[in-house]
Amino acid sequence: MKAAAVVADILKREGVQFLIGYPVNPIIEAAAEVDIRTIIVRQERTGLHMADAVSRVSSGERIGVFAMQHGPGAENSFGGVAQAYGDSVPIVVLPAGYPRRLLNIPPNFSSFLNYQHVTKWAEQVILADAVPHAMRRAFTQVRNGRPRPVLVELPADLLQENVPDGWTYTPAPRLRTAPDPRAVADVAAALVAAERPVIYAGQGVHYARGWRELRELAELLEAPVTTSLQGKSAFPETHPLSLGSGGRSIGKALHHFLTSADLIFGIGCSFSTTNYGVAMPKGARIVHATLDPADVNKDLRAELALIGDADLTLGALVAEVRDRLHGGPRGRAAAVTQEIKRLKAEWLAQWAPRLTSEATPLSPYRVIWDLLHAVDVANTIITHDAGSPRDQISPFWESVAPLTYIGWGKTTQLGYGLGLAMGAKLAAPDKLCVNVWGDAAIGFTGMDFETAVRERIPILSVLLNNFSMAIELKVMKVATEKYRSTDISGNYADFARALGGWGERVTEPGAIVPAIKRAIAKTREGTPALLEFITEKAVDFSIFP
Ligand SMILES: Cc1ncc(C[n+]2csc(CCOP(=O)(O)OP(=O)(O)O)c2C)c(N)n1
Ligand SMILES: [Mg+2]
Repeated sequence: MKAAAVVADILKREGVQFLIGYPVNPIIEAAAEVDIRTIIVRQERTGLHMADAVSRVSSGERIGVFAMQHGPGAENSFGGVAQAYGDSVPIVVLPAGYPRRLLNIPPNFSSFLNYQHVTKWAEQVILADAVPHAMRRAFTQVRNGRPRPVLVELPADLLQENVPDGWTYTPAPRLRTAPDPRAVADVAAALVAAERPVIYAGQGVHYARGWRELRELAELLEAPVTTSLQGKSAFPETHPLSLGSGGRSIGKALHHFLTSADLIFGIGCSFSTTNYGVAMPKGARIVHATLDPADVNKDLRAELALIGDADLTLGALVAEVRDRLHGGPRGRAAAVTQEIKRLKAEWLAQWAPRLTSEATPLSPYRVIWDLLHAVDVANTIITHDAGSPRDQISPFWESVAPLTYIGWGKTTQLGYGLGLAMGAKLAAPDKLCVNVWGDAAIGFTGMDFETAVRERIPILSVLLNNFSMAIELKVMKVATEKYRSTDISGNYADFARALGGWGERVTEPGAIVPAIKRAIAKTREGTPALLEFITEKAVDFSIFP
């Protein structure tokens, strides 16, 4: 069997249903031969984002795989892999390499060397009989420990060579680790002793599918819950104990409870310092539960820490906490939930003029608010983009079911959202999959709307067109005044139609919901839709200093 066919066979055994890629890489043809659906993008970056979403929305049960050619394909993929690394997403990246006689000779691009810092595992295979071993190592790494990209560089000539008969392959296991029981007892004691604890859930809860345990722990402790952007939807945001998600912009209840917390319990999170995550108050007492010891005491000092799978950790804590509480309710829930309710109502009242604005150009908040109320939220997977759309949507979108919001932001590449929505739709075809982006973001990956059309991936793309990089206005005042440097232009509804999709430009507040309904109907018929809302250059965010 040729090495390319061996790789395809192994992908099949690992449960891979889609190979997303861009030619030339013989693995693409070999995958089609074994009935793995091949999906060809318009540029590599979007394909990696699609693979990324396949992994995310399946909690890593199904690993997204991307293949590309040596040289330009591998060079052009860097952004997609770096984004997955930044946000800790487990994907398998399969670049072809230069033929072995040229493999490590300048200026030929070496994926093995260049991807070292954006993968957790990178290997260059130089012997055909090593292919199954390299694939086993890659899949074992990608399924276990901290989720992150892995890469196997397969030289183009090696892919055409035969792997000697007799090779075998067993799919890589997914193994879980549980925290030290003594440390669990200490953390449970600290949680029970705290007067105003706040639970901060990261995406580790999604990967471990620890949603039920998270809720149980919160309800036992009668403690409020927030999430990172990546962890958003791990806890129902309509639950009376929900503070909404943390990001650059947040709700008032979250700000209030976080700043007055006497203990913050992070579960499945990294506590990394980032502009796009809610900052922990200075001097806050932190208890940190994470899969990756490298995150403990990294950006923040942890008073106590637990290492292990989030589901096993939460399960162990629930048992310990229940023991300590002797079964009875603590009698705190009423006060906590009333305070949350009051602060949330105050905050929403303050934002109501923006969320229900009748102005034209449209308020982006009005578009988001109408979208939230027009879709079936529990059966929608939505993602933001970089720039203002992220900070406009994340505090106001109320996720009610796990894995229905793809949040990101350890690095924030404009244009990431489109591929995420497309990958989500591949993995969850019955869900409405939506990306909300600005007119700068579409400049990066917009051509791949054609991929959605051609590959029959009917997503809904919500474009907030304000003919500007509005978020940059205040830092580019002179350049804007002298050279109009933050202006951008385009008619994206026409663009969507030109690529074979459904496109509508919406300018009036009353037209928002009917347009959304028409677009959803189009997606149900199999046609991707792009709604272009003409919006003001909004610069107001729900930010607390
Ligand atoms: C690849 C990349 N380059 C640069 C940036 C920095 N950046 C963040 S948002 C933004 C402009 C956003 O404009 P737009 O998407 O139109 O949203 P708006 O603020 O106008 O609503 C820029 C340049 C980035 N996030 N990603
Ligand atoms: Mg804009």
